Amino acid sequence: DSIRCPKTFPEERLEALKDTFERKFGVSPIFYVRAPGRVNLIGEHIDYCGYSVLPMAIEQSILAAVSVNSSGQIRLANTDAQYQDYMVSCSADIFIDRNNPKWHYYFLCGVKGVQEAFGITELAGMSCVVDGTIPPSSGLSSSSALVCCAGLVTLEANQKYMTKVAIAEICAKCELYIGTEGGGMDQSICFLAEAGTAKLIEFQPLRALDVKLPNGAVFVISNCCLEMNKAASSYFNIRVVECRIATKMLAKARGLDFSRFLKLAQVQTELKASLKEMLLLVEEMLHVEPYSREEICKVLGITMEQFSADLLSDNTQHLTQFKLHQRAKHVYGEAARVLHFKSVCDSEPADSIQLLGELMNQSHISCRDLYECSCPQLDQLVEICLKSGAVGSRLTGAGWGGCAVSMVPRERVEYFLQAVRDAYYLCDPLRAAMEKQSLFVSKPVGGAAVLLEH
Ligand code: A2G
Repeated sequence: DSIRCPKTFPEERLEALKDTFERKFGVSPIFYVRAPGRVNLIGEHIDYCGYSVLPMAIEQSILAAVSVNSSGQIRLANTDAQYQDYMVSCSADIFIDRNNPKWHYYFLCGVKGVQEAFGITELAGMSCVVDGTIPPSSGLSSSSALVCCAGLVTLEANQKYMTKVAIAEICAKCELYIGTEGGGMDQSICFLAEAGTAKLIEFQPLRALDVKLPNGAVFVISNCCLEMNKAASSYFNIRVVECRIATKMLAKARGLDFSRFLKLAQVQTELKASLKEMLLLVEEMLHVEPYSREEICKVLGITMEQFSADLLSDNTQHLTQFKLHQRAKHVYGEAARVLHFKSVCDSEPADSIQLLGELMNQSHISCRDLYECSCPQLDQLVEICLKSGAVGSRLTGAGWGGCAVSMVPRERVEYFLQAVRDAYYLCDPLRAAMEKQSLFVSKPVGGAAVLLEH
């Protein structure tokens, strides 16, 4: 179960990348790193609230070829011409521009995370060519796969070693340099995934438990073809901020010292309440109408300045209204659905596919109506998937664009693919052109690894 393994069998993509690398840098790579994307089956927008999520790693990945040298430079290139070359000195302070989320900044997040974890003053020089097959800005974690790939490249190039859990935690933290305040789902599954099984990812302490998916169903990913770059907009952080404020308001309502609480899960733990009880508390304590800044400051007894500095992020300073009731209700409800999903997978009742599908559908409705992280294209796509034979279908990843994931009975999958192709993709020339990379069956693959040249 090591993260390092010899590159044994020839593989077309690796050989092509090797060629590109040799043409570009005039030497051969000495190792490769593969970091997979992921699809989240259920548990959306709750990892940063402290709740468990249920993703699996997918075949699409970031693959990097690397050589180490004494140039004193880190040189980066990408097989996709739209991503420009980049070079930085090994002794420079690594700068990550969160107002300009270019590809190489994600890579530098991983480099910086490892550099800081080990206090490395002079990083090893290296040349690196990156090749990605995860559709970008589509909810399949292309960004975290790149950060994790870079983290693992930096470990190997500098001959540092740590556990998968430790490097996953470092990568979750260092991706924050790009400015989105995500949880740790994407980086965790990227390192802790195992072939053939989905995982329940728990936080604090981080661990991954196997979740055996039902044999009679397959999971199909479909991209609505609307891109959503988390780091380039404030949608994502707005939700993080709303959850943080809801945490404080609930803590305050129950007479707790709200300054100690940052995540909705912490309030539950402190109150020793069930998720059902937390849902009742939300109904009772948070009103449906959006909250204004004034009201929140008044309830918490803080100034407007404290509110801006302590509760808002850089890119959410403009907010005036906060839907605390709806966001908290989604989080506690979704956290319960994840546990229910896991228990159905564990106990394998006769109607498990029906039950899991129902949970996925409820998750989508909650994301759409309470969390408001869907979009018309995703809603339409989910509806088409259900009409085409899926038992469950929902948006996956951050939302506001990107992919849906559907659970389809195995015997219906060919019909399903054809029906979705006809109804969503072929009727639109732009979508039709993207159909091959946008609609595919997915099964759980293993986590990130270093592949050594002999
Ligand atoms: O949205 C993104 O994928 C987040 N990842 C992830 O942590 C999770 O919150 C998800 C929604 O469920 C990053 O921010 C890297």
